[in-house]
Amino acid sequence: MKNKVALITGITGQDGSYLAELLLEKGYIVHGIKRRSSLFNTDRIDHLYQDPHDPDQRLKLHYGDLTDSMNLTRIIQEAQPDEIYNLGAMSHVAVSFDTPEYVGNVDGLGTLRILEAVRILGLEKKTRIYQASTSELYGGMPENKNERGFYDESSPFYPRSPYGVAKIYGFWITKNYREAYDMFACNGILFNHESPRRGETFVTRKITRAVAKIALGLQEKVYLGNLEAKRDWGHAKDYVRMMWMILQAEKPEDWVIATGVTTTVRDFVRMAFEVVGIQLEFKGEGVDEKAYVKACSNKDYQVEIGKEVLSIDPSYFRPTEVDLLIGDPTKAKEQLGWVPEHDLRDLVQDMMEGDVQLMKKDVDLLKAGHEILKQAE
Ligand code: NDP
Ligand code: GDR
Repeated sequence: MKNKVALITGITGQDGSYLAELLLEKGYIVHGIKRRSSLFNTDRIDHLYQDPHDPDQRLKLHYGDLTDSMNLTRIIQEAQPDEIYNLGAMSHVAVSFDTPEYVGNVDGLGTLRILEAVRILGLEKKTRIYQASTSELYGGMPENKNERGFYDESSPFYPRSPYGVAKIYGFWITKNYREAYDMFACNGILFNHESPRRGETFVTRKITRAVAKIALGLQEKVYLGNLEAKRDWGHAKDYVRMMWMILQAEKPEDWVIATGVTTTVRDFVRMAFEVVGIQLEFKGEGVDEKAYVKACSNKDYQVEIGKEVLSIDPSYFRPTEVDLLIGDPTKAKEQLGWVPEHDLRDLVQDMMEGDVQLMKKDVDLLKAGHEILKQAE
């Protein structure tokens, strides 16, 4: 049987890397778009690399950018994909306040460029399209939850950042092309999903990296912003499986993917420290809130009781915040049979194990006399 062909924009990101793994396991030929950068930016997919001289090569990377229509059209023409997963985006909500025009161009118009390229090439009936939509569309407005207290496929949108506003354009243009040109184009409205491959400046990964460093004596404390924010956090591996299922469905539709459980940033911090046997005590309120070590049951970690390990830095507050997200994945579970394999506890455990391993390498480097450089978060 002929291999199916997929094209992934954003293949070098968290989701793109897991999705590429999944599709290669399923026998697909996978084309991916990577951006030119002055440093290598393929860390997350280097383990999937295949020699381009190999006649059986099934992972093919192309240089490209979602701001470049000609480039996208040429790549789609070359690849003739059965499925396109549009995961490429400037995906950081806080950074979108600093780069609002760029976000509109990439996350909003980038989606249009993909859809229009498929149409120009006459592939409307061949190519199915997945658009990476987001729970940020809801903006956490309490009055827009359903009667059970969740956001679902029929909840109204109210984006609260340039990122959310750009993604709402992506959502609607995908729906419009589906209706106008009868294309198999779907939105996955995914709630937050994380993993050991999560970008280092999103809050979960910032926390797990910092906790690993604090436990190993590499860092004194971590500075965070809003600890009250609540998110519905799932595991990226479960969510990319759902992206594929969405494109195998009988009809093109929009789908909410979430766990249905919401947790504060503060509780995520608590859980991450607990994985390494450290119990915390939070004291103070608002910008004066701090966390101290209350107990440490792991002899490998030399943290003193009473040590201050967390403070608030208001520069991480956002001009407009999404206070609470909680999604209702009933439609995906009932109609597509989606069963997530990980809960929040597994996720925190998985991320902590990854970061403790990683930071132990830094300890070895320090012991060997090397310097560990700090990076901005
Ligand atoms: P990441 O930030 O990890 O990855 C984003 C990817 O997009 C990277 O490969 C990045 O390339 C690429 N990219 C950025 N700008 C451009 C551009 N101008 N042209 C082409 N590619 C570009 O995001 P995730 O993997 O976490 O998310 C995947 C998608 O899902 C995104 O669209 C995100 O907005 C959306 N989403 C994510 C959720 C989550 O919780 N993770 C939830 C809901 C939606 P490079 O590596 O070079 O930077
Ligand atoms: P989010 O993820 O904005 O939900 O977008 P992020 O992890 O950045 O923030 C989650 C919440 O944590 C609060 N917070 C901090 N956030 C960061 N990054 N750094 C901090 O120091 C910090 N302290 C507290 C934030 O204010 C926020 O409330 C993610 C992205 O993956 C989007 O692309 C995706 O669409 C949505 O999830 C669903």
